Amino acid sequence: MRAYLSLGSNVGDRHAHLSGALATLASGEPLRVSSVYATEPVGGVPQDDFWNIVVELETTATAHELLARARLAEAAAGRTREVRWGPRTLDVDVLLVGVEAVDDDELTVPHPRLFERAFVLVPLAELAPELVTEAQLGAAAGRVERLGTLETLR
Ligand code: PH2
Ligand code: MG
Ligand code: MG
Repeated sequence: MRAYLSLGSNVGDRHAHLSGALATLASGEPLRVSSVYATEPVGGVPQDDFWNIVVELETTATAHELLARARLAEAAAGRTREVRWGPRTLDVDVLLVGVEAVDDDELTVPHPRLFERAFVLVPLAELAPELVTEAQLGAAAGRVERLGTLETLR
């Protein structure tokens, strides 16, 4: 099954935080990585621009197993949970897991704000154009600028 995760960082070495998460998230399964986008912070307090990517995983994991990988990757990046939507070294959100739908205390999949946010939709559309319409892209909030790939930005 195909799963999509969103990664964002706006504290410290953003490149290191994003690239450092990939092995933990993939856990040996095939992974595709979008370009890196510099994005305007959406919501929360005034804060620095984020770098955002989306990754596609070919996986047998459930949504909750992917959430556990996401939390491991966030902890490895020194993530502390402070203000909602505030600055963070690394945020990993589970967007989609095949056709699985989850809604419990820990997790909602598909991600409830997926289609509101250009920082998610633009990199998602790059990896999976069939999942995103032009109208959704046009309506999504926030400035997004493609910087390059994790390889070219190294
Ligand atoms: N994450 C948020 C809130 N706002 N804005 C941008 N540009 N990128 C993010 O990853 C982001 C955000 C909550 O996780
Ligand atoms: Mg988030
Ligand atoms: Mg999160």
